[in-house]
Amino acid sequence: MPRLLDRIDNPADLEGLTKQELEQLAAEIRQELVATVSANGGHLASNLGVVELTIALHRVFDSPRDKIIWDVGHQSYVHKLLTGRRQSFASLRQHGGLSGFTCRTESEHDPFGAGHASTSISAALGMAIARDLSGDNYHVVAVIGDGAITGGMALEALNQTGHLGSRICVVLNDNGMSISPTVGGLAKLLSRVRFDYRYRWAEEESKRVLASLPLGKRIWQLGQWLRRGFKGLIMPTVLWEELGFTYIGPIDGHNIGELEIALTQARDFCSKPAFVHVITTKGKGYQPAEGDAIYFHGVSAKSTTNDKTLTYSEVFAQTVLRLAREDPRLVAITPAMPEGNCLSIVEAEFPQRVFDVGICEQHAVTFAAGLATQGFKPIVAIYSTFLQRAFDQLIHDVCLQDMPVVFAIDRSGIVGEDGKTHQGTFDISYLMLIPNLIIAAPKDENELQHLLYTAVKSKHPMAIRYPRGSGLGVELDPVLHEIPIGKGEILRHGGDTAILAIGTTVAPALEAARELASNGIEATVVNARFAKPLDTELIIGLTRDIKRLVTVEENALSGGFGNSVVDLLQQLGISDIRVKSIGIPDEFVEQGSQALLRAKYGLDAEGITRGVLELFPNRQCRKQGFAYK
Ligand SMILES: Cc1ncc(C[n+]2csc(CCOP(=O)(O)OP(=O)(O)O)c2C)c(N)n1
Repeated sequence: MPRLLDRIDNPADLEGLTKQELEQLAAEIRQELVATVSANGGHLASNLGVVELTIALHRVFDSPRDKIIWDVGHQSYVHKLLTGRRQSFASLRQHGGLSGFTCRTESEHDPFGAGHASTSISAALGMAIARDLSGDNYHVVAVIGDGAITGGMALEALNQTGHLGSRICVVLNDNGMSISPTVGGLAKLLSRVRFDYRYRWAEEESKRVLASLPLGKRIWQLGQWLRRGFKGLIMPTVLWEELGFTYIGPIDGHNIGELEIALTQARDFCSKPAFVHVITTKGKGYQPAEGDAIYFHGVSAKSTTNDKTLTYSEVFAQTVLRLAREDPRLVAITPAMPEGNCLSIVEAEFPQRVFDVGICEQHAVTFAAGLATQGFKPIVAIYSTFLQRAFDQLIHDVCLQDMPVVFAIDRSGIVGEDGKTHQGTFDISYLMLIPNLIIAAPKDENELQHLLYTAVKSKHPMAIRYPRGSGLGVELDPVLHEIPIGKGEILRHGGDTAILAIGTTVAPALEAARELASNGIEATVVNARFAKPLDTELIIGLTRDIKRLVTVEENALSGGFGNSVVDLLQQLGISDIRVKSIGIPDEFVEQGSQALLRAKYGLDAEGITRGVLELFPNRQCRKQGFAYK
């Protein structure tokens, strides 16, 4: 039977569909989501939860004239399917394919690109003000989850929206989950509404439960429900109304009819900001995802290998666990990523000393600074791309006051299919300019544990960057030791050239050196370990005899490790050295597998060999399969 979905080329095609047809369409969309995400990886549970909401939004609002802004953008797959991207949907998250987030260059139906959380209400308000100033009258809708709405920016934007009274519609997609369960006071308030809502809808079930209880227990239970139900009904309305919004809800987010009534109300009858509170179930309609929404929040593409090598994140968390057992003052902080960075294993043993602060990177950093003032040893585990949010907190609250806070920067360098918004290719550059901060990157997972130990012992702020994915599979030393700050190591000696590599690039640099040797070029390979402070002594020593130097880093060239080495040579007045720096040029890195992108930027063994050969213009490598020219 032909699918209804195949007839939807733009939102206008949704008009005139019957209730049954809409339900069939929702089921077909779910099948499409499961099939594509199983093959390509991506955010499954979040998208399954917004199928009906997306259909209703596109039936009530007139996109692209009306602006629908998806916060984070990870739940925009259904929106993509309904806005002319169905035929390219199989390319989701592939190199050159559809983005896994919203993207202005991809479609006129994506009025604002995203990837990082909590930006939608600010962007919506900006568009609404622009509309009003230019005398236009389209609608602006921000769709935000209960996780993202706890982010500082979202709260700042709500505050200003209420103040200005601008006509925007905020749709809260409330499923009780961020990636893990949403944390905080606001989350508790929302959960009361959900409880009340479910209570009302499950009245029959409640009566059955009550009937089964003895009289005393029955009265107590009824009291609990009434108290919570009353608060649940009054509190959220008051909160949003006091902020200046007209509150509509709570609405069953899987009932298209109900959703359409609420959204139409918000569209037609509210002259001031409207807040539509929609209750959804993450993973809806696909049992495995409904049952384990955390696992199915973001899934990887089906793997053909059975790689049991520990990931860097796992080694990080295991090391934190060891250190936490020894030191009661060690605490760990995560802005909403306890699963991704594996701190959940530490939390299981030390629930009092692991803090999920919500999607609040800025707060996470200053919260750590506060802990450090009282002699605690905070480790802030944060993805490279999200630490960008906390730049001022890093400078003003941590480094300026020389607080001994440890930054465990996960997903540094190239992250792969999440693409431009998530690549961790800037951290060395934006950290390099901050005084007092030590910046390190391990060559493998064993060195990661020693660097973490070193950082915890340090009296200064220290950042350790490590990549997404598996380690190299090396042995983990049973005893941890400190690594001298600012000291690199020479892994291989050769008199023709020196390759100074940092982090993930050390292993391919060694491979490149072996390849070069088989072609008559002997290379010294240095594991720099620290981007700051640099190992000045080692670099001066090298440049006495070696006049060709190559730096390699999985970071932007601008302001990165290589730049810093060149600066050092200049300051030392060493001018008889030819330097070639390999890294990311001045561009945003597209989506694609890590291997593909590393090859593209010359960060694999072949690329490094090619880079070295540029300093030896008359030489070529002969090995087959290595295309150096
Ligand atoms: C600034 C920032 N920090 C962390 C993340 C990682 N992240 C992606 S989605 C997500 C959870 C969002 O939860 P919610 O808004 O409730 O949406 P849901 O997936 O539950 O629909 C998180 C923490 C991010 N994208 N941006």
